[in-house]
Amino acid sequence: MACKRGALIVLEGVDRAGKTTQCKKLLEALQRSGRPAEMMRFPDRTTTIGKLISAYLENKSDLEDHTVHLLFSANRWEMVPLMKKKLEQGTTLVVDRYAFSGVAFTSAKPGFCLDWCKSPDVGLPQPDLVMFLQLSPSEAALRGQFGEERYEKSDFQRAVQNKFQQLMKDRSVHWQVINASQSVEDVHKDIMTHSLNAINLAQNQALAELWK
Ligand code: ADP
Ligand code: FDM
Repeated sequence: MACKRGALIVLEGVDRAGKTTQCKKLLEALQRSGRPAEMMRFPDRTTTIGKLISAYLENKSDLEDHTVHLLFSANRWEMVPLMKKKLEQGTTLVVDRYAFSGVAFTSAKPGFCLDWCKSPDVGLPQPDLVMFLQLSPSEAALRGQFGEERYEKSDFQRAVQNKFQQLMKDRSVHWQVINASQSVEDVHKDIMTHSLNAINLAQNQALAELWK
C-alpha cells in the first residue's frame, strides 16, 4: 500500500437512534484532530438512482419490493469506485447507514429471507467497524414523532430492530453495540474510542469484501 488507508466506519440503528447527529460529531472530531475524514450517507438521494429511492420513501411513487431493494444496493455500488479511491488515499469514511439497513428493512417485509436480501451487497467494501446505536422504541418515541416517510411506523421499526439483532450474530462483521440512550456527548465519547481503534487497525490491513 502506497499510503496508510483510511477506515470505513458505519453507523447503523433504528430511526432517531442518533446516527446522523453522531456521524457529524465524529466527522468534526476526526477532522479537528488532523485525520482526513469525509461523511457519506445511504441512500445517497442526489444520484439518478437515489432520486428514484427518495420519491419511493416520500410516497411519491410506488416500486415493487424486490426492485427497490436492488435500487438501494445499486445506490451503494455506484459509490464504490469513489469510496475505494478515498480510502486508498488515506481518508476515513464515516457512513450513515449501509448494507445492513438494506437487509434489515427489506427482510422485515413479508416473503423476504436474509440470504436473498444480502446477496446483491456481497462484495461491497467491508466496513472496518459497524456501530449499532441501540435505543428502545419507547426512548426513540421521546425524541419526537415519526415523519411522513414510508417506513416510519412503530410495528415495522420493531421488525427491523429484530432483523438487525439477527445480522449482529454474524462474526465476519466487526459489530460494536453503542448505548444510544446516553447523552449526545457520552455517546460521542464511546464512538470516538471505537473509531480511533478501528482507524489504527485499518492502516495496515487491506480492504476486505463484505459477506464473502
Ligand atoms: P437518526 O439519524 O438515527 O434518525 P438523529 O441524529 O437525526 O437520528 O436524531 C434524532 C433526534 O434525536 C434529533 O432531534 C436529535 O437532536 C435527537 N438526539 C440525537 N441524539 C440524542 C441523544 N443522545 N439524546 C437525546 N436526543 C438525541
Ligand atoms: N433504507 C435505507 C432501506 O430500506 N434500505 C437501504 O439500503 C437503506 C440504506 O431508507 F427508512 C431505509 C431506511 C430508512 C430510509 O432514511 C432512509 P434516512 O432518513 O435517509 O436515513
